[in-house]
Amino acid sequence: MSAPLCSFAVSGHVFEWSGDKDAALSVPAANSAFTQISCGFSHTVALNENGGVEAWGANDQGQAAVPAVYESGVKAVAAGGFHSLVLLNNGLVKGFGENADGQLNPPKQAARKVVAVSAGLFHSLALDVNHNVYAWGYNGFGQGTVPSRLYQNVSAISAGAMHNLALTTWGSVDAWGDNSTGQLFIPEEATHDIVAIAAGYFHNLALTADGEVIAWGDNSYKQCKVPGDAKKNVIAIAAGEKYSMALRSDGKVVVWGNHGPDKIDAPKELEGRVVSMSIGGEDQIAYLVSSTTDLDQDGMVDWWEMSNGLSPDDDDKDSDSDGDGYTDYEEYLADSNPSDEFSHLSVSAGMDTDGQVVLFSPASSDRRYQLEYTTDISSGEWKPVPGKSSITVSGAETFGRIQVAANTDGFVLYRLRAQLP
Ligand SMILES: [Ca+2]
Ligand SMILES: [Ca+2]
Ligand SMILES: [Ca+2]
Ligand SMILES: [Ca+2]
Repeated sequence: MSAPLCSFAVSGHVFEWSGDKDAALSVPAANSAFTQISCGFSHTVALNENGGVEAWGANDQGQAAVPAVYESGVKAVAAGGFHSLVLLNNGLVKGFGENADGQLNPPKQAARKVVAVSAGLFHSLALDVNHNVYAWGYNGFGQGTVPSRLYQNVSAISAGAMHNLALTTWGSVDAWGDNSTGQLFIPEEATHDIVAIAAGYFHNLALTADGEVIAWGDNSYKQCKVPGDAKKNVIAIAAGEKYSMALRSDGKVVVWGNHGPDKIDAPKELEGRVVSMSIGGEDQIAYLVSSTTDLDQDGMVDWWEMSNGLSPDDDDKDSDSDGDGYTDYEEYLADSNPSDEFSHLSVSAGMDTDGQVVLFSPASSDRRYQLEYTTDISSGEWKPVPGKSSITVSGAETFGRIQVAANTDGFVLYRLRAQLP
């Protein structure tokens, strides 16, 4: 529900939990590298490295049906209850999903020069380059009416379910809208030296310059009971319906709230690898895990190891987990599946109707290959196939198809080499 509070230079891959605490949700685009994630009530919107929007989860209002026009040119996203907001590179605000309360229709003056967006259950917020806040959509609690005291005074925004938070340019928290659980009663500690804010559904978090998390509002899930290890060294915060979270400078993620049997703890294997996180409705938590972190220094980036059932804490590069003759590290280089003996780097040949040799290589993502050939294997001389010295295979295809002219002089052997990612 919160706007991006900190910007991270690194991108990451999404690991998401929902409902069943033991099962990471299958994120459809797990292999894309993302720079931002935002959880709505039961859907997730993410911004990929190419400035394109991807979404998954509930789609009953079209909140996860990303229009093709947002495949690029986007600089921020925000997931609301049942709608999604898109901030374009040119500063315009767009959206998709539910629009029953006009949450997708920003006022004219809010549709330009916007630098941040945030979405509530049925309303939307934008912050412009002149530090002005705009709100639109459902206004049953006054959440759609921005107080005049905030004129040109806001540096960050965060929408709750039915209320909003603003961080003023002088470091205090302001709030308006629903006050049914005391969301608007700003504690004294949150009136100065605040560097980040996160509105949960009915509670709030603020981060002090000293790295301490302050919480107030609804505490029915103990989401305001800040644990000791979130009282110092915190660098980022997130709040949802039942949970609160803090990311510490030592890489530890602290989760509190929903103390019932469904409680989701911070997954141990993500420690030291999380770059940001977002919380939605109920038990939905998404983590953005670094694209580049390799804590066990085995040459395989840890998100890839976790996605493929390998241990990110043991140097297992020389293992051959599935016994297919390729080490886990070789499978990493090829982006084949190290837990599937039928998945490994290979090249197979066929002949197409006009007599050309067609080579097939396995599907993978973000990998480049070099295709080489030899007519005399005893010489050990391999030459790049002209025009095929660097082949990028897209993960969307089942097979990369590489067409080469048939050599009628004799046998030709081809080999495919994965290039370092
Ligand atoms: Ca590793
Ligand atoms: Ca490892
Ligand atoms: Ca293997
Ligand atoms: Ca394999």
